[in-house]
Amino acid sequence: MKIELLKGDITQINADAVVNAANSSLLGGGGVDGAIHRAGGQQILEECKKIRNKQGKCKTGEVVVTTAGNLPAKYVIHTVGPIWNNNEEECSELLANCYKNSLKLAESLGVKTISFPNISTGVYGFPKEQAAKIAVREVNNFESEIIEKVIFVCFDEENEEIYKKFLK
Ligand code: AR6
Repeated sequence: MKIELLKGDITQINADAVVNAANSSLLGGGGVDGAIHRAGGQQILEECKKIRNKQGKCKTGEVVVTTAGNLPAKYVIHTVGPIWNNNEEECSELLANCYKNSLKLAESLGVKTISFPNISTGVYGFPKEQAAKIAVREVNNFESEIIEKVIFVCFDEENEEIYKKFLK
């Protein structure tokens, strides 16, 4: 699997699947979640509501998939990152699950390219260095015959510098 690092808005980047840093309600929010729902359009929220009605909330570390609406992608994989709470071990495991479960689901959908935001490093307050280390480790550990490229999309310069360091 090839790894690419890009700086910018994840809603503008072509990929078969784009991962959303959602919350457990699945009904949208701010940050990257807000940007994805705004750019992707109403269809994404409609599908999220259907999923909510069927299975209830999405647990931390778990994933669900919807259409990508107007985004340059086929799917949005919504995952719920952990809210940082100083229980480093538990938070790290849950964040790792976000990456693992997103990759597994993407693979089952036949996704060749997938883009990830820096899950949990915004409102959810996960320390950026630790989050990047986990993201890179999980992607490197994931062996896939189907997924060809993983794109880490950093919105802020700090995350971009951290990822550059870990991807060297
Ligand atoms: N493209 C790529 N990355 C972005 C974009 C964008 N358009 N906008 C922000 N980021 P956050 P979280 C980066 O707060 O910490 C929402 O309200 C941002 O710089 O979006 O997982 C949800 O509904 C940061 O590095 O997600 C949840 O309630 C990263 O995306 C809650 O926030 C994640 O920041 C989830 O918090």
